[in-house]
Amino acid sequence: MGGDHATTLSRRIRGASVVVVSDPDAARAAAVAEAEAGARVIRDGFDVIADPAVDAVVVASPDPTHEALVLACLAAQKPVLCEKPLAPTVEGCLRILDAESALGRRLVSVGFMRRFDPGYLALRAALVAGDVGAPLMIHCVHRNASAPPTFDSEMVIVNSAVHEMDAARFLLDDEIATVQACRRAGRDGRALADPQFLILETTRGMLVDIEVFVNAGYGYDVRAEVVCERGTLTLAPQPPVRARSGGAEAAAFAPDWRPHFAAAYANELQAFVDAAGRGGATGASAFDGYAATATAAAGVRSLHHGGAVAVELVARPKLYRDCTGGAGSR
Ligand code: ISE
Repeated sequence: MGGDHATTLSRRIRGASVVVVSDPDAARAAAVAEAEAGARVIRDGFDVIADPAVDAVVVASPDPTHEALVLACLAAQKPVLCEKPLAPTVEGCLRILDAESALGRRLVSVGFMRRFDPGYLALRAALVAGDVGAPLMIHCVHRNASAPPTFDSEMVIVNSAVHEMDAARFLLDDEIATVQACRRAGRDGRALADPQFLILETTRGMLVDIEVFVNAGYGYDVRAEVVCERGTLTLAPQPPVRARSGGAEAAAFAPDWRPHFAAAYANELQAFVDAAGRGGATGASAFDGYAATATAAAGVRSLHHGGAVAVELVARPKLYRDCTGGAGSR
């Protein structure tokens, strides 16, 4: 993901150049830096943040490393786009909210790139226009071709379904009140609970169901249908082209989320660079990142113990009360 962001930043984004690349795998860092002319390699991520040539930072390291890197960016007062989840634990997200609130201005953008996807944006615009009435429920499908062997049952929620948790908040302009994970046991005796089926209810009583299947085998597939009072709104099916030949119809699915959401990532990075130039943030805020992680945590609790689990959110700190600018800011 980090390599992809570096490539998109240097080839497609106005107003930014990649000056430093960091990865624990030195050969990988060198290969990405070489592809992006002029970039240096610095081994330690914290040294990257401190480097005077670095104006803004993209964090795409493993989830448990996010918190410390984002806190270092805040301490250095540098805008940061942190891949989702903002932090895998609620406590980690709260520490980030505290640090950003103490600073008194938003510098953290969270990489919920679907907020910049043309399809999701059109869906939200149609909901706001209201021609089909108020939303009642969303049906979501989130399938990956395969997940790394390190992926566990909790990550299916915290790393994957967390996208739908944020998208639901974004589309419905409501907080999630409860989460119920309906699939508890692993399939065929395996430890990994996959696929999983989650049911969310918002504070205003809207329902969201999520099938998340990280080893679906056939390709990357994300779908959403919003059921409203007088009709439905559905994301256009992907891929857009279907071939008919030899008595069969075929469509080539993207192997993973990077090509599927390429436009979303480019739009997100452009918005981040523009906002960083103004010394601010864009898209999902640290509060949105916190709310998504808190929702995922409720899902994990339900996965282990069953039942609908309440999402307990702290009151929205002042800094996040009037996040209105930019695609996806609430
Ligand atoms: C991955 O980390 C992503 O962020 C992808 O967008 C998502 O589809 C996938 O399930 C996650 O594992």
